[in-house]
Amino acid sequence: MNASRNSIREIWGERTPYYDQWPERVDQYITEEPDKWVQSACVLCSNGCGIDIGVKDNRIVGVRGRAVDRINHGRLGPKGLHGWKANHSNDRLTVPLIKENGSFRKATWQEAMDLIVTRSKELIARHTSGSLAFYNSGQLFLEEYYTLSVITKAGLGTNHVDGNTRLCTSTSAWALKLSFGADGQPASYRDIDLTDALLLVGHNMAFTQTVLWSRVLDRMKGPRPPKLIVVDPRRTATAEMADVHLMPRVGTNVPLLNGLLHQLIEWDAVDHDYLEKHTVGFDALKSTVSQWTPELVEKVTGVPASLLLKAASIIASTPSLVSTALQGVFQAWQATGAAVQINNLHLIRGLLGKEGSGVFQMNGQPTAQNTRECGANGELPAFFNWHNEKHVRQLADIWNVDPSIIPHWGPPTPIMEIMRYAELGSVKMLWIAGTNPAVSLPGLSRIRHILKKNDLFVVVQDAFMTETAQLADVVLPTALWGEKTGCFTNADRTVHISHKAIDPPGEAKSDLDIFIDYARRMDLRDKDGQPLVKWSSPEEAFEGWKRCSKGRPCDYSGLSYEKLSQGSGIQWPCNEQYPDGKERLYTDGYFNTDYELCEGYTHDLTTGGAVPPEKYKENNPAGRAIILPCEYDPPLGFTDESYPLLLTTGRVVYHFHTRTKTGRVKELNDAAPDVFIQISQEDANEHNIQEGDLVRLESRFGSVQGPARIGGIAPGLVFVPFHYGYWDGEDAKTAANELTKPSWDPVSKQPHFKYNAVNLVRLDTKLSELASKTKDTLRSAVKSAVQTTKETLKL
Ligand SMILES: Nc1nc2c(c(=O)[nH]1)N[C@H]1C(S)=C(S)[C@@H](COP(=O)(O)OP(=O)(O)OC[C@H]3O[C@@H](n4cnc5c(=O)[nH]c(N)nc54)[C@H](O)[C@@H]3O)O[C@H]1N2
Ligand SMILES: Nc1nc2c(c(=O)[nH]1)N[C@H]1C(S)=C(S)[C@@H](COP(=O)(O)OP(=O)(O)OC[C@H]3O[C@@H](n4cnc5c(=O)[nH]c(N)nc54)[C@H](O)[C@@H]3O)O[C@H]1N2
Ligand code: SF4
Ligand SMILES: [Mo]
Repeated sequence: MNASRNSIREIWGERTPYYDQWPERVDQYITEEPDKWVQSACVLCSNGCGIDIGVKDNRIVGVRGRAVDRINHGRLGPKGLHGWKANHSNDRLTVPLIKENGSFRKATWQEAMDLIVTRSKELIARHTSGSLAFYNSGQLFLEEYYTLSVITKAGLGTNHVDGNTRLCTSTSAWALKLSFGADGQPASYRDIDLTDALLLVGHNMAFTQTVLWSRVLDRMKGPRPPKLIVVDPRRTATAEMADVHLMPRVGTNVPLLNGLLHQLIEWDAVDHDYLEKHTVGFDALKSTVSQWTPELVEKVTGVPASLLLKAASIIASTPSLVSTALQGVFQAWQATGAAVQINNLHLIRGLLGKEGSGVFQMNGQPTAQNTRECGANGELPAFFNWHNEKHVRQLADIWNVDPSIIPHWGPPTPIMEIMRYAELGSVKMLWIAGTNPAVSLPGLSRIRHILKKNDLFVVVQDAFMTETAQLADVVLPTALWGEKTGCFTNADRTVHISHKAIDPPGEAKSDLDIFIDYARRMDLRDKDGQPLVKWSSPEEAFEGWKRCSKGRPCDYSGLSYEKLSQGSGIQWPCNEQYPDGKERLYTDGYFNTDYELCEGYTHDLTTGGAVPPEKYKENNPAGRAIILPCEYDPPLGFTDESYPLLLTTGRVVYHFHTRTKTGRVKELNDAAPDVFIQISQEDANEHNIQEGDLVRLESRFGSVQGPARIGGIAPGLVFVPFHYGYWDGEDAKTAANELTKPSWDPVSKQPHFKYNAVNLVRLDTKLSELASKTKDTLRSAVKSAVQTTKETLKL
């Protein structure tokens, strides 16, 4: 073994202070000397670090960071250094499986695809394509999303398509659309190198983008450290480093941000010239925030007025500012409303599209940007607007189909509504690719019930026997990262190519090959009777996408596989005007808000109500950014006598989501083997709970149990990481989503994973004996999945 550090202990590695550029530091972890290195990017978060895959005898034997890459300058975090081992887990799915009489049997691809195609055709004939739904991912590749998008929109014509990005960055997309006219992050990671101040709202960067955090830490060690403001109700590793840490009550991001906006306006820390030239809506904002004095903010959010003023004075005086929002905003109460107020802070100070200034409505998953760009989240690809007839016609021309087949009679169906249709019976086939909803959706007992329904035909396309795959009718084994070629785009619009390094195991196929095979077998054709999907390789698919995105805000037309393979990360837009990509968007203060260009028309932030196109046209912002205010609306479904505490959920540094990869990597799993329930010292005292005692949380939707972890959190608040899949016994469930509720933001339709009312119970001796028994059989999700696969495949 050859490792540049023990990244489990030294998460961020040694400091390399920033002077005039971020120094290179090549992190590496190999188990054997590779015969060759293959260019790729890390697929375990949205940071998108450039990575080389070390290969020997058709096996991955390690990874190293790419020194030349603009994102990480060679660095990798613990997941990046270790996650690849999951590719070689001995319980990978290697053949298709079909469920018969309740258990799986091995099948050929011919059998499995025949079954899916026959069922699709029957359902379309009897119930229209509205009976088919597709739920995909933020972890496939661009070429795969675009192909799925063409199939579902131009071939089948179903509106029931969503990505797990709905749970992740739907709010990000909406916040960007509503303020700037189209999705796409305005800033560049280099702005972190240059900025004088950072504002992180609901973003635990130290744990969830470890390499970006190294970049921040290196700035802090350099000559001109930026000021850091963190807004998080927990004392996270990120908050530990803050100059100002604001801990608002869960659910109160909007009043807090309104308080900051109010203060800037009060002090006239406002760029009037910028506002005049480049924005609309300032007066409405001014009047909405006028009541949010520091005293009122303190009353509603619990943040002391003096601390709020301290944060406000940094934002008011800094010559440059980078802000980020992530799940503490996107999955919280008034998600889109709060995210947009962060854009407003930048707009009123005119700190956007300039060196060292910009907003990241941050992405989470490695390829979430592509899900959204390519329309695998149900929207039209290339930020075309389904509400704009001209856009629909343009897209129909690109695909050579009749515009009427492209769903544009209403907004795409978000996953929680797809689930409701499946529950009611109108959705009869659900194809799930690259996501594990039996752990990641809110209110799991209901989700399991729906997925198990006899009249719902469930297809799961995954590399492992996940909790969701176990409930499927057909399971299709897929290639993973490293076993297929494709591109993906990170949170600062940097496009990377990831080359195939090794073959997938057994008969596993890439998602691209599976989707193309489905299109061929379904005989999907264009207007001239030619095959609708005109490509059979990733590179051809990429060329198809280039044609679609040309001239749009996310223009990829200047990129090619060759160009991407020569460099190491190129930002979009990349076209004739910007052959090397454009570092920042909106540098000229001209936004994508024109009626004819924009991706969508305005929505009311409180109700989610859509503003009619005519109204938007009447007040055409015509290239000016839109300042949308948001009134505070106190949260619903909050605490009462039976459920007196507030629950929030999130991540630990060592695991990725439902642990299908990180749970199979010994180093990562050993570092964080079990669920825990984080409570304050005050609440622990009140319930007579000691560190490590087994406790149970109960909500109106279910229960979870695990050991208590005390401290680092506001009194009245409880935190549970959501990584740990369920144990199918009533007394020992561990998935945080047993507790969460099926409600969502009115604009982005992103579920409210970050607040719910719960009750805390210390388990008595009898129950805790029971609990410790089940604890032994924990790590259950992975364990039982391994078991099922082994039994089925006779491994
Ligand atoms: N290690 C690791 N890294 C990851 C991932 C992973 O699973 N593991 N997943 C990736 C993905 S897909 C995503 S989306 C990102 C998510 O990255 P983050 O958003 O940084 O992660 P979370 O832990 O979900 O939530 C962030 C913080 O929100 C806080 N919070 C909760 N409620 C509120 C609230 O009402 N207001 C405010 N201001 N804060 C609140 C929580 O205390 C938490 O610390 O991480 C990416 N990176
Ligand atoms: N309570 C609570 N719930 C949450 C969150 C939270 O903070 N709290 N966060 C939400 C967020 S932000 C997210 S992003 C979601 C994540 O939720 P999920 O999407 O369910 O999480 P993953 O475990 O990443 O699931 C991805 C699946 O895709 C498979 N996979 C990986 N690569 C490939 C591939 O190339 N092809 C195919 N076909 N499959 C592949 C993996 O094996 C895995 O089963 O969870 C959401 N749920
Ligand atoms: S920061 Fe994200 S992209 Fe970079 S190595 Fe870590 S998990 Fe991978
Ligand atoms: Mo996410």
